[in-house]
Amino acid sequence: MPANLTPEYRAAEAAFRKARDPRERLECLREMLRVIPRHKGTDHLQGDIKRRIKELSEELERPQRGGARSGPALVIRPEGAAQLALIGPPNSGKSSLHARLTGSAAHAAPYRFTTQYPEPGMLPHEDIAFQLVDLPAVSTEHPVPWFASTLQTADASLLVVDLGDAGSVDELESVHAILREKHVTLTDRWEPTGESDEDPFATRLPTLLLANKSDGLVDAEAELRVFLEVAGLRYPALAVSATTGQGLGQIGPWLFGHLGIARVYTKAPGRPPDRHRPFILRHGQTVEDVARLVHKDLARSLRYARVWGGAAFDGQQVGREHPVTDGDVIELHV
Ligand SMILES: Nc1nc2c(ncn2[C@@H]2O[C@H](COP(=O)(O)OP(=O)(O)OP(=O)(O)O)[C@@H](O)[C@H]2O)c(=O)[nH]1
Ligand SMILES: [Mg+2]
Repeated sequence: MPANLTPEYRAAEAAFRKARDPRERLECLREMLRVIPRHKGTDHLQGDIKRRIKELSEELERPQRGGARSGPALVIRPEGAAQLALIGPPNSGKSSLHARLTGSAAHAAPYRFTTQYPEPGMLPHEDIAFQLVDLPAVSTEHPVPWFASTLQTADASLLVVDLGDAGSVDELESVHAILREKHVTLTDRWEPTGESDEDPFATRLPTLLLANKSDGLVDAEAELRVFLEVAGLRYPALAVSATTGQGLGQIGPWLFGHLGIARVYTKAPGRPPDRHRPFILRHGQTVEDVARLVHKDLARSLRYARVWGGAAFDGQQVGREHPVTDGDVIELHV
């Protein structure tokens, strides 16, 4: 990491890390390039930023699906409570899982490299949904140049392997090596670490391993333990089957718990809460963050809030720093 980066540049970089919308990310990159101190020590970083701007603006300018000479979208705009990338070796069942979990028409076939482009879909969980993005296989036989750019908007990954295939251990090793080259790290740690990577373009994805095709195995749980042991992996893991549906019901609740999601319902004074659409926050976020989600100007004019549920007594008056908990009903006073 080059020294002599100004607070102005660091602020621009922090905004980039936070931005999720591809257009907003592009704006942030341009700002980073505008304010970066120009000297020898930042040459490399300037080059990286320029390359990202080029990639992302080309991607955003391409006609979208449906238009004449259109191509499929390579950057998927995040929707729902979190974006999860389906990563894995060829033929492990990523598309089959995507189709089954989201009701998408993701194409699955009994040969390798069926999926060519990212495909979004929503996995419902109670009154929210997670966005799952089906992706091409990660393999040396079939490099995908835009893979790391697509992963930049993901919050976490689902690493799909074929539990019945003896070749999976080696294939996973190759998946990890390819991702490492692209500065993508899959991690078994789901709790927020607060630490941010020095490299603004490095991607770190908390990962849940989905041991697929566990239908037909006599004791899938035992096979899974052996697999993790042999592969030397510490990811949290679930044995599942896209074919029979076994284990799939655990995925939504698991993600909900480990992503630390808190749903917040807002209400107007004297009115019942709006139970239709929760605002989605993470543990540790506050009443002030709720106000910002409702409207970006509201956070400034917020005076206090009343909270029902969670850690507060009913209707308790709280300040902007009050942390939210899942299921809170919040009345904002400006
Ligand atoms: N027995 C069994 N077969 C499965 C399961 N999931 C997928 N398959 C089969 O595995 C083959 C590959 O499935 P896909 O969903 O296309 O795999 P993929 O990982 O998307 O493959 P690529 O896009 O080529 O990387 C298909 O023939 C599926 O029917 C499963 O849970 N059990
Ligand atoms: Mg596929």
